[in-house]
Amino acid sequence: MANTEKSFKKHYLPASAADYVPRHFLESVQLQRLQDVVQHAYHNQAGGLYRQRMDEAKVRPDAIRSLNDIQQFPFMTKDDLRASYPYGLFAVPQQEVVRIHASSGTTGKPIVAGYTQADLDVWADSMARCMGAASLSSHDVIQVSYGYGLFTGGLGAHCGAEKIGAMVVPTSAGNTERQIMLMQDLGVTAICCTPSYFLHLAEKAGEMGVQLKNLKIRAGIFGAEPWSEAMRERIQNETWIKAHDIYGLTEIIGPGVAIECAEQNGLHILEDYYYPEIIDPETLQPLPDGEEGELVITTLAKRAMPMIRYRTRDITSIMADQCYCGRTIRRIRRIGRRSDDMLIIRGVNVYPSQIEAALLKIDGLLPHYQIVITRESGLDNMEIKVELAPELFGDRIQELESLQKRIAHAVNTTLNISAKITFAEPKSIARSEGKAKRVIDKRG
Ligand code: DLL
Repeated sequence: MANTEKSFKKHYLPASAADYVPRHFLESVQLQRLQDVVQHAYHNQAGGLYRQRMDEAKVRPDAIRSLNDIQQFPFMTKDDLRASYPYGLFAVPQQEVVRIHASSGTTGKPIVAGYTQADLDVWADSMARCMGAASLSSHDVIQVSYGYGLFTGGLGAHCGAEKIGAMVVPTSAGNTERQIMLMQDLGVTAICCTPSYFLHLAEKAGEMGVQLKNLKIRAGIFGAEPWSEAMRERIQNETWIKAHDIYGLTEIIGPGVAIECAEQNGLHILEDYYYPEIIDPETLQPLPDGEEGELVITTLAKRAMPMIRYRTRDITSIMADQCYCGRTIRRIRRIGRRSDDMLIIRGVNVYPSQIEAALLKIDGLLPHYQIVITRESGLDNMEIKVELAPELFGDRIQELESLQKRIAHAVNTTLNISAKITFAEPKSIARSEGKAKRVIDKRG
């Protein structure tokens, strides 16, 4: 990795023993938790969906005698969350749920995740362990520039940072100039945000005459979207911080499922809380360690919304060899792609089907559109080219402008993200014979 001139703290929070326990001990804990979570989901899930699935598959909740027995159990998917919207997958009485988060569903409605107080403790513990792995401790001043709110990034990072005793600067996302001012004035030593936002922030700082390499900031915890080794090199070389990749998803808990340690070679998955499997996304058969496939996760310690064999759609592989850092929990390779069509734009999950649903709410629009995504100064931009029906094409400029505004509004209310709307002439968007090529992603 790029060698920077800042010294990274070598001794940090005594990370949780759970990261270092002998494998046989870890596996016995996993087994007990697995048995428990399967019983819990079977007997307590409000909508009874998982019970129904298990009954159909003819597996009993007491069928788990070894970890491999999980392979007999049915999968859960994002569609299950949609079908059970909003509370059908909850497995505790509603008065025990103390927090809700949400993320994009595949259509207009979001998917909702619920947490008991114990779940929030598990989450804060997960994030605290991740921060420990990234060499952060109570000596740090951590700026949390992930969005706060329904998105899990902000509050997830916040609670983990508090748990390690760091000083938290909860800026949330946006207002970049002010973020840079605070970073300077408050002596921020670490930042949590999407990698693309950090690049934008670094560039903005440059424009303001601030060199991040001259500030106290020395570490970044970047995730919520795919990013590459080349991007890491660029971030580290330009800003002299150590950039750690962090992974997570709302359905499972939020950020804090896996993180890179100082070795920056794969993300340690917190296996005592999140049990990983890799499957072939076509055949759904389990794949051995080292082989690339879809990551499937079972939550081992979540009460409000236990997830069993949840298909994340994220493509990775498990690295079975032990990391030089000494952690015994295994690593997954960084996630570069998904097995579905979900896009991540400025850290927001977007399905083309959501855009289509928003467009079709407007009278007279045809479902011929194309989404073009570009990246400028580290920030993603989305343009939606909408083909006009011949009868609309001749309309006056004012009418077209008002249509443009209505589309932009519809997209914004559905996705919570702004898009530039442009019009294309009738029949100008290429018709395809197979799958329509809806998305042109120029981010490279
Ligand atoms: O993005 C949680 C999160 C917040 C993770 C902050 C890390 C940091 P969702 O909005 O539900 O949750 O989106 C989850 O984002 O299935 C992946 O496809 C993608 N994703 C998350 N982290 C990474 C990463 C949060 N480090 C979806 N690399 C996941 C690649 C990532 N993709």
